[in-house]
Formats: sequence, C-alpha cells, structure tokens
Amino acid sequence: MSRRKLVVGNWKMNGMRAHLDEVEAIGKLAAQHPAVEVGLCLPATLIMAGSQLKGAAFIGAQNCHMELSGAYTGSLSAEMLIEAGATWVITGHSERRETRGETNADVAAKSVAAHAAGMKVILCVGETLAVRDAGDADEVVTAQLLASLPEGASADWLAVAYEPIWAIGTGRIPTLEAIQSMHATLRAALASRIGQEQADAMRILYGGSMNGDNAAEIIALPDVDGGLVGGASLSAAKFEPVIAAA
Ligand code: G2H
Repeated sequence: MSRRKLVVGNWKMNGMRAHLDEVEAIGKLAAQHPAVEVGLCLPATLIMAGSQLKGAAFIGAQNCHMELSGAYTGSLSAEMLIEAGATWVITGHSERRETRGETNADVAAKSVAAHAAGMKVILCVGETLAVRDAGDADEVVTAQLLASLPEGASADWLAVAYEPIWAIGTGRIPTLEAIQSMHATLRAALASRIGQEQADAMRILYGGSMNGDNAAEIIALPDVDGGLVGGASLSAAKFEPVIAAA
C-alpha cells in the first residue's frame, strides 16, 4: 500500500506577522517537493494571512471547538477556521490533553465537528514516560487511539500522529524499533475498528523532536508515513531537510 507522505509543521504558540516570510518560504519548499503533502498548523492569528500567501503548503489550525457556535468564550469553531483559510486541524495534542484537560471523548467530538465542517484532521496520541517505563505503552496508546477515533473515520480525511509525550521538545526520541513497533500496533488497532483496507490507507505520522538529522531514518520505517514537527518547522531552513527526507 503506498501512502503519500505527509509532513506537517505545528507552530504551537509561536509566530507573529513578521514570521509570515517563513510561511511563504515553506510554501515554496512544498512546491519543490510535490510528492510530499506539506502543511503548517499555525496559531489562529496567522491562519488568514498565511493562507493568502502563494505556495503549496496547506494551512491548518491546532485546535477547534466541537460545537458550531455558541457561548464558548475564547474558542473557535471549525467553520470559523475554514473561513480563515485552514483546511486541516490537529486534535488531541498532548499539550491540550494535559493542560486543558481534553478527554478522548472531546477529541473524538472535535474530530467529528471538523470533518462535518469540511476539514481534515490529524489526531494525536502518545504515552508518558512513566507509561513507557512500565512497559504499558502499546496498551495505553492503543486504548487512547480507539477511544479518540471519531465515528466514520476514514483515511480520506483523518491521519493519526503518534507523539510520545516524553519526546516532545526534548531532543529524545524512541529507538527506531520502538517507533516502527508502535506504528504497526496502531495500524493493527485501526484495522480492528475501520477495516484492513482503511487502516492500510491511513497515514500514521511520528511526532516528537523530529528534525533534519533524524527524519530520514524515521520516515523510512514501513509504518511511518511522515511527521508532525514542532521546533524544526519554525523556519524554512530547519524544515527543509525534514521535507526532503520524506
Ligand atoms: C510534538 C512536536 C510537534 P517537537 O509536539 O507536534 O513538537 O517537534 O518540537 O517535539
């Protein structure tokens, strides 16, 4: 099964208008690598301006609300994000699960809302270091994925990102064997829920300290279909080797 590689930058709470030059440069890089689907999930304040720049990278958001509208101060609906220019959204990032108390049910509901509004979704899962050290990572991450997976999930509109929490922004990554093993485990879990054909078509990204030095060997693993990249996506110079590696 050949799956188009997907490499997405997650700028988190970084980026001002002055950084739109980098967004534009990354859009140009994406045009030079048409075999790879490249995107940037920007802070909401940059989505409109970023999506108006020329280039081949899609613009995404980092979160959305599960409701269409209403009394949810400070929140943005998927429809609003689409109107601003976002075509993808990240759901269930561990930084939101941990600091905003987002549950698996919330993540599934947000993913359903995003899809209903016409967005594509990157659904994140991953274990803590304590879980990994206890030898429970496969069980915990599989359970998290199955509980977060929205009804009707399909490879056409959903990708999964495996992000071990202890690897995020730390410079530490699991061994290649551990990454491949987890991705294969997650693909098998997907098959049990959405069928083998859809599981084989669904992209499973790795995230957590991916950079130009380690991207090639990680993305070459058979069940790794790209990356969700934080720090190394903040400039075209840092992101270029990751895109090229895919
Ligand atoms: C993991 C990743 C991006 P970083 O959160 O989603 O961040 O590459 O900085 O570890």
